[in-house]
Parts: sequence; C-alpha cells; structure tokens
Amino acid sequence: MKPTTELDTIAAVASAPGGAARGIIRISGPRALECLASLGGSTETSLPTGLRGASASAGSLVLPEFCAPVPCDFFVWPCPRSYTREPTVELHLPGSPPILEAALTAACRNGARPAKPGEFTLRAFLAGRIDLTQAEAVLGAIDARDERELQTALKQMAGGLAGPLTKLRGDLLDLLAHLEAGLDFVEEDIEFISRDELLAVIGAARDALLDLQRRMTDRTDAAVRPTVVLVGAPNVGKSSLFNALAGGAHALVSPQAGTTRDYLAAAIDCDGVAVELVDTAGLAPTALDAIDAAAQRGSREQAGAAALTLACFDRSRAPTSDEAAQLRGDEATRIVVWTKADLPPAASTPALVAAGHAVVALDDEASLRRLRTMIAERSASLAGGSADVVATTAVRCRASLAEAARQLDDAERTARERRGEELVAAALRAALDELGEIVGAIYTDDILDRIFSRFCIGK
Ligand SMILES: Nc1nc2c(ncn2[C@@H]2O[C@H](COP(=O)(O)OP(=O)(O)OP(=O)(O)O)[C@@H](O)[C@H]2O)c(=O)[nH]1
Ligand SMILES: [Mg+2]
Repeated sequence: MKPTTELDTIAAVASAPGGAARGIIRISGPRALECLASLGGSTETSLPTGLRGASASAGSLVLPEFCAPVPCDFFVWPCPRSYTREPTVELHLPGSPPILEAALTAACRNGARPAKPGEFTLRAFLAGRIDLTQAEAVLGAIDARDERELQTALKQMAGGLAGPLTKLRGDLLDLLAHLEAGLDFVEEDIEFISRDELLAVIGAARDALLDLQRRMTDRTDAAVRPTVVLVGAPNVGKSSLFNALAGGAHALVSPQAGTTRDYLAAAIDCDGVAVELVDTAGLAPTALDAIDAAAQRGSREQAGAAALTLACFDRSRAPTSDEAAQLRGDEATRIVVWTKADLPPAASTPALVAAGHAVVALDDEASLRRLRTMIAERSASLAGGSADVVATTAVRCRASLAEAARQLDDAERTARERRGEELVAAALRAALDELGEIVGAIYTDDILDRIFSRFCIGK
C-alpha cells in the first residue's frame, strides 16, 4: 500500500463482521463533516473550535434501501483530536449487515471512498499520531490470542516501546548536533562537548539499546529451537519448499508422488529466528504398502511433536475431500501454505485462500521471504517467554537493533581511540538511521505494505 498523500475521505465498517447489537461506520478525511451533513447528521457543537472534543448526537439515517429511517448515533471528532488527526465521524447503527452495507454505500455516495485494509491506522501513522511500533501494537491487540498477548500489545500501543526509543533517538540527535557544531568550528578550537561527556552519552545510549534488545529477544531466543514441520498430501511440493527455505538441494524432489519416505531436518534462520525445519513424507488417507504406512506414521509423529506445522496445499489442483476438511481448521500452531502459485490456480482454490495463508511459488523470492517472516513471527509468538513486545515488532526490528548497537560500539571505540569526530558522527548517524526505521521516521513503501496490508478493513 502506498502512503496516500491525496486528501480523500475514507469510509469503512469498523465493527466486527456479522450481526450484532451495534455496528459502526467510520469516516475520516477532510470531507467527513460534509459527508455527515449530507447523511442528515448534526455537525453543530457548542464548544469553540480548538476546544472541541468529540460530540455525539442521536438521530436517524434515511437510507433508500429501507422503508423507515434507521436509528443512528452520530459521533464527531474534529481535527486534530481524532485517531487519524483528520475530521472523523462514526455512525453507530443497529449492527445488521444490510444496514451497515447501505450506510457505507450512502457515505460513499456523499464524498467518501471505501477504505483499504489498515488505512485508518496508516493515516494515524503518517499524521505522526503513532509510530510504527504502535501501529504494529494495534494489529497485535486485534490478533491477540490470550490475555498476556493483549496486555503486551496494549502496553506497546500506549508507547511502552515508542517512549524509550524516542528518548534514545533524542539523546543521540543532541549528541550529533554537538559533534557537528564542533566540526563546523574546528578552526576556532571551541569544545562543544568533552570526550568524557561524549563517552558517557554513548555508553548510556548503548545501555538503553541493550535493554531494548533484551526486551525484544527474550521471546525469540528460546533455548530450544522450535520445530517447524512441512506436512501435506504427496506431491504438493513439500520437499521443494524445504530445499528453497533451507537453501540447498537437501531433499529429493520428483514429479512422482511418494518421493519422500523418511523425514529430513535442517536448522534454518527465518528473519533472525532459528528454527528446525522438517520435511516429511506425504500423507494420504490410505497407505500404498507397508513402507508407505511406516513413512506416514513417521510424518504424523513429526507433525504431532511440531511447534508449528506448514500445512501445504497445491493451489494448481482442487483439494481432495480430505484436504478440504483440513482447511476448515484454524489453529495457531499451523500456517496454511498454498504451493505452486506460478501455475494457474484450479477453479475452486482462489475462494479457499484466506487472510493469514501463505501463497508461494519457488521462483518468486518475495513469496518465500513473506513465508519466512510468517514462520519467524508465529514461532516467536508461540515461544511466549517474557518479552514485552509484540512478535511482529520483535521480528522486524531485530536486525536494526543489532546494527544500531554495532554502530554505537564503533562510535565508542572511535571516540576512545581519538580517531576523529567525523567518524564518531558518521557512526551515530548510521545508528540513528537504524532506530529511525524501527519507529518509522525512515520508512519504505515495502515496510508500510508489510505492516498495513495485514490489517483488516476498518482499522
Ligand atoms: N511449477 C511448480 N512446480 C513445483 C513447485 N513446487 C514443487 N513443484 C513440483 O512439484 C513436484 C513435487 O514436488 P516435491 O517437492 O517432490 O513434492 P512433495 O510434496 O515433497 O512430494 P512427496 O515427497 O511425494 O510427498 C515436483 O515435480 C516439483 O518440481 C512450484 O512452486 N511450482
Ligand atoms: Mg517430498
């Protein structure tokens, strides 16, 4: 998703899908209040502009699809108090899907367009309301599977990580400003910062960084490497995927079903998370012979002992009835992987591909990279532990934190050895760039895409 700079107004159903007592339509953007007025809501508030908080009024919505007006509470958040820092309106309606759909259509007829997944949170990030770690925490709270994960996400959303990172960046920026001022006045022999002060600030920054690294790595550095097992019917491409992820031709691959008989393991690194990847023999409802039966027993044992399974399905052919039954499950301990995505999909498969599934082709490095990230995040979140950072952030930021720490070490050594303040400044700048990537002060479309495309529409 590209960061949108055009100022259009977006609308979406912000409540959970399905029927409920209440349903919410959220509208955000410069024309949100006009849109509200066209829908019949009041934009009046008795407070002067600037002091205005949220206002609420009860009324009704006239929708052409229905013969009677629909009761509606209108909530208005004037700019910049809203989540997106844009004028924002919420329509609280009876939570019936046809009513919500009609209200969304009405909003889109009156100046809004349908929001993309995560676009409200993307706008909150682009407006400087939250940093990237907080955006990831929003996703972490939505996806939390238990109380502990929810608490972790809520702490991070409240700035548990953004706060120390902002302070650290501020301290390093001040230090850099002093150093650069000294470089500008090098002829005058004015000392802007003493070497002891310089070393003290770098040392404190290094400690703060170590603390952040510890908070992010407890969860992902479990003493026991999690076992990730490839399972699926014969010939779906498990061994080929094993080779692609493990980086080499470890497992035998052939067009003949039943190629793999014994399991094979390799230690691999997924985005900095070490896992044990295991390839197994294909599982079929009935075994062909005694060897096949033994091979399948081995596969089931491996799958049973796995921390995480990669359940593989061939996207280029329709699933068997056995596979269709397996697809209905939704477990935290497995990732559904659709293989052979370079081939045309079978007619029935696109409808079965759900959010959270991986779609991979061996010749598409980006699809393999996404799968590695999914494995890392899921393993990290399953490992639990004491980390107080959501798994998505921990996995995304590990490399940046390690590089920032390396640059600070470099800065400290250079300062100690008096090898020139230009070199110290260069190392500090490199460390700041890495920290900037963590909070999103420096970002690429690719990073935003990876984070925000996982949100659902309306968040
Ligand atoms: N076009 C295409 N072919 C693939 C892909 N992945 C695997 N294949 C082919 O699918 C066939 C089966 O691949 P394997 O990796 O041996 O499948 P398997 O699931 O390990 O099979 P068993 O060991 O028999 O259970 C081979 O001919 C592969 O070349 C892919 O991404 N695209
Ligand atoms: Mg195989």
